[in-house]
Amino acid sequence: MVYSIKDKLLLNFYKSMYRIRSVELEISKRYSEGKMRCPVHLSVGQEAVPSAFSEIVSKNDFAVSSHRGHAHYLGKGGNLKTMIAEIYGKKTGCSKGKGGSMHLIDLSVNFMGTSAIVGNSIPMGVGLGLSAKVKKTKQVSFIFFGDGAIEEGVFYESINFATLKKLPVVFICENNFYSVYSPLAVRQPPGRSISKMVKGIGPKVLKCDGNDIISVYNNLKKATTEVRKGNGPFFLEFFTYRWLEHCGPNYDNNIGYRTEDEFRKWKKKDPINRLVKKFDNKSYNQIKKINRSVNKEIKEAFDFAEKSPFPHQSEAYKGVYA
Ligand SMILES: Cc1ncc(C[n+]2csc(CCOP(=O)(O)OP(=O)(O)O)c2C)c(N)n1
Ligand SMILES: [Mg+2]
Repeated sequence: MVYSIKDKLLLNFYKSMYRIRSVELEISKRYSEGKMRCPVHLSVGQEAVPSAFSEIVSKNDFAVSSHRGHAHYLGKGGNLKTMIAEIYGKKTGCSKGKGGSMHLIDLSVNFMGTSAIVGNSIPMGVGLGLSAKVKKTKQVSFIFFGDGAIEEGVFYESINFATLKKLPVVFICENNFYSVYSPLAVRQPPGRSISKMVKGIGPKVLKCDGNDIISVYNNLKKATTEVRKGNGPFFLEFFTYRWLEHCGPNYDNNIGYRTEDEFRKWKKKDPINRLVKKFDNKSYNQIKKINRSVNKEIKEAFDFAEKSPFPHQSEAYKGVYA
């Protein structure tokens, strides 16, 4: 099937994925300058899930994420300039320069935080779902985490409680098959399907190719619609792959924990190329236009971060949100 880029939804998918990838690659390119002093976990290759999410979530909904959270912050409508300033440790950063890449927050769009501790934001997201239910606000709480977080005890307590109380929570597992350098094969018994296992706890469950933005969108939409009706939580498993090293700006296929072959297989499933191939020929000018405007926006965000001041020592113990 050939799509026209005039389709607004597909246009938005492309723009969001291109924007996320370009921001991540720009961070990667500039990282060796030594001005970004925090660790960075980039999500190049994993752009489809946050971009489909951005077309479904409402501003009023909540979202939380993990150490690999830049894309989710942007998908929720977080401010790009203040995100880059945060990574540069500047006073104008979304966490006033005190958090860095793994502690992003933008309360103006209900992006409620990311955490360096694996699994840590899962109970936060459930608590936000509980607040929405108690206050009858119709908000949905979206929780992003990786396959590694399934191995934390808090995941089970949280999803059990959310299921029991029928909370408006969408659990989104981006299964990229690795926790740092450990593949699933050395962490979980052979043949286990994460979503099948989670189904036993009681939430409704869906899974699909997480590099096919149209499938991701359809599943996420179905889940969110059900959850918003008050029918209890959903667990979604999206299969995807990170292209760069676990933490840092480089490719790491040479260090022995994964093969170049595996990487190439996933690169063929590049979520951006897969979408672009579906567009008709007339769409290419429009794509170029989008690229130009995104590139400009990214340059401005880095300029803003570079020019911003560092926080003063006297601010060290002041609250970020006070
Ligand atoms: C409780 C805890 N244990 C271990 C770590 C070290 N650690 C940081 S990221 C990470 C991998 C998490 O893998 P996953 O949840 O699959 O996310 P991905 O990095 O693949 O996106 C680990 C083990 C940590 N930060 N917190
Ligand atoms: Mg993982």
